[in-house]
Parts: sequence; C-alpha cells; structure tokens
Amino acid sequence: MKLAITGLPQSGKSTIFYALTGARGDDEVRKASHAEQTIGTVRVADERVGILESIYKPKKTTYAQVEYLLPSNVPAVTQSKAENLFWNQVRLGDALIHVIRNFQTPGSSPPTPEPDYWRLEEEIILNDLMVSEKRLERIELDNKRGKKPDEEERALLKSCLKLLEENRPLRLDPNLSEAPSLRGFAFLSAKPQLIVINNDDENESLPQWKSSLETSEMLVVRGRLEMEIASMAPEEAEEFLVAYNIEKSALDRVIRSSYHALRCISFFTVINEEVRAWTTTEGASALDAAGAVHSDMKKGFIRAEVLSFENLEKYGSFQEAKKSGDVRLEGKAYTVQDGDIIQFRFNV
Ligand SMILES: Nc1nc2c(ncn2[C@@H]2O[C@H](COP(=O)(O)OP(=O)(O)OP(=O)(O)O)[C@@H](O)[C@H]2O)c(=O)[nH]1
Ligand SMILES: [Mg+2]
Repeated sequence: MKLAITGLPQSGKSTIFYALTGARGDDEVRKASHAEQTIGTVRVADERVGILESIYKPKKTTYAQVEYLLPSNVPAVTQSKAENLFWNQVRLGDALIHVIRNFQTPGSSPPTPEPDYWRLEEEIILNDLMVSEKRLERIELDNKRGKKPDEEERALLKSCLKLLEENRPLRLDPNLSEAPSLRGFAFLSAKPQLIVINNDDENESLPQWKSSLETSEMLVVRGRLEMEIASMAPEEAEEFLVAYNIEKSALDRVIRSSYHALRCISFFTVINEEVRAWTTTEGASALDAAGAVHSDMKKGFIRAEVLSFENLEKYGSFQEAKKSGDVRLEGKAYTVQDGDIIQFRFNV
C-alpha cells in the first residue's frame, strides 16, 4: 500500500512524513531518497501477528508494510512543469494523505484549514479535468479518422467530465473511481483520501468546517510534536505521550485510518517457519490472496485451508482447530475475511 502525501506549500508535509516514518525504536524504516521523492517504509502494527508468533514460534516474522511517498516538488500555483512533476509523483499513490496547516509560525498568517482544503482539492479536480478532456478529444479525433472508439471508456470519461465540471471529485462516484477501464488514468480525485489536520502542539481538536465532506476521513495530528516524539528513544517518548495525552502515535492512527479509507484487510500465512501478514482489499478472493503471496500459488491453486484468527486463538493451534472441524476448505472464489489464516494448496 502506497500513500502519497499532498498539501499546499508549507502545510507541514515533510514534518508529517518524518512523524510517520521517523518511527520509534521498534519500527523498521527504510528511506530511499530518489531524485524526485522520498519513500519511507513502515510496518503495520498488528497485535495478532504477535499472538501468531507465540503460537507458531517461527524463525521469521514479517509484518505488513505501508509505504509513504513524499514528493519533492511543491505544487506551484500556476500550471508549470514543477507542478506536473509534483502530481506525477502523487499519482503513484494508492491513496492520498492531504496535509492541512492548522498551526501558526512566527510571521505566518493565521491558519485557514477549510479554504486551504478546497484550494488543493480544486487543483486536483482541475488536473483530472484536463486529463479526461484530452483523452476525450483524442477519442473523437481517432473516431473521425475511422478508428472505432471504445464506447465504454468514452461513456465513462464523459461521466467523469460531467462530475468534474461541477467541481466534484471522482471519489464521490464509485462507478467511476473504481472502474477498471479508467484505472490507467490514475485520476487523482478518484483516489481515497485521508485528511490530516496538522495542529499546533497544544491543540487537540478538529476544526469545525462549514461544509461537510461526504467521503473523506479526517484526523488531527500534531505534526511537529509527533515528529519530535518519533525521533526520541522509547522511554523518553513514553513520557511525552503521557504529558501530551497521546494514546496512539500518529503512525498507528494514520495507518489505521488509511486501511479503513482504502478498505484494506489483513490475512496471515505460515510458510517455511515464517509468519507473515499480508494486505489485501475487502472483497478479494482466495485466488487474489494466493497471487499476492506467490504467482505459483495462484497458477496452481487447488484449495485454500482457512482458519479464522478467533478460532486459532480458541483452539491454540491449526491442528486442534482442524480436529474440531473449524478449518474450512475453500475454493478460488472464497472472499477473504480480515484475520484469516490461510494455507494454500497448490500444484505446479
Ligand atoms: N507549530 C508548528 N509548526 C509546524 C508544524 N508542522 C510544521 N511546522 C512548521 O511549518 C514549517 C513548514 O513545515 P514543512 O514540514 O517543511 O512543510 P512542507 O509542507 O513540507 O513545506 P514545503 O515542502 O516547503 O511545501 C516548518 O517551519 C515547520 O517547522 C506543527 O505541527 N506545528
Ligand atoms: Mg517539504
């Protein structure tokens, strides 16, 4: 899962990125600094993995991972090359984390979170509008030259255009945001989005907005404070978490909310003495899950042996659960449930 950080200039994008990836002690962080973007990989905390570990005593344990992308270029106000570069990086994300300034630094104007939100949202919509217009023009041109258009794509693009012209994002219409034939366009406003209100150290509350936001989740992060905490040793961080009344770190909360926004679930495998957590989306089939683990498992898929996490905990082992008849044999079309422990039977 890739989460791209967006926001107006000086909203605290870098600060939030480091709060999320700076990670306290236990998290494995790899930062790859490319010419264009910074990527931070963090593991998804999941207490069920710890319980699986105590049951299986594996040689190796692998948590699910989330990648954060911090684009290097700031979005310019006018349509320039730099701006395109920024959005091209953001386009790689499965979802957007939209950072909004709700703090004041000496010399800066008081924060205006709601208008700031709409300013970036409008840019995102405009961006998609241009992409769909351009593609539709192309289709009409080809049509005139005798190339038969893909009618489904054409109709979908027209619906996109209509919504975007009303200044509304594509994420409002799942028929458009989830349409397989539009996936290639990687429309920005079609991506699920998490709004992170970047508050000052002393402020824990969500700002009151005049208009409601139909589809996006919003949460408060005290960016600078949490960035400082993220760089501390665990014991020192603990004191701060208590002092500032922070129950869960920004990292845990943002990951959890993005899981929710992206409709992600986790399933587990135990293969060659490795316990491993995987991320897939709600509604994924056993065959999709097999493909995520290994292409051979998908190709040679026979059956999936599935045990719910609750039943594993109840019986204490896969074998005991099997004796009680609680391990189910499922076919390709089975819909994976959050917490399933899956053994794939396959044949290559
Ligand atoms: N008080 C306070 N200051 C913050 C907070 N987050 C960021 N800042 C300050 O705001 C300024 C901008 O933060 P950055 O994280 O660099 O913002 P950015 O969006 O990455 O900026 P650009 O990359 O230049 O667009 C810095 O001086 C930060 O120290 C916060 O939560 N509280
Ligand atoms: Mg920055």
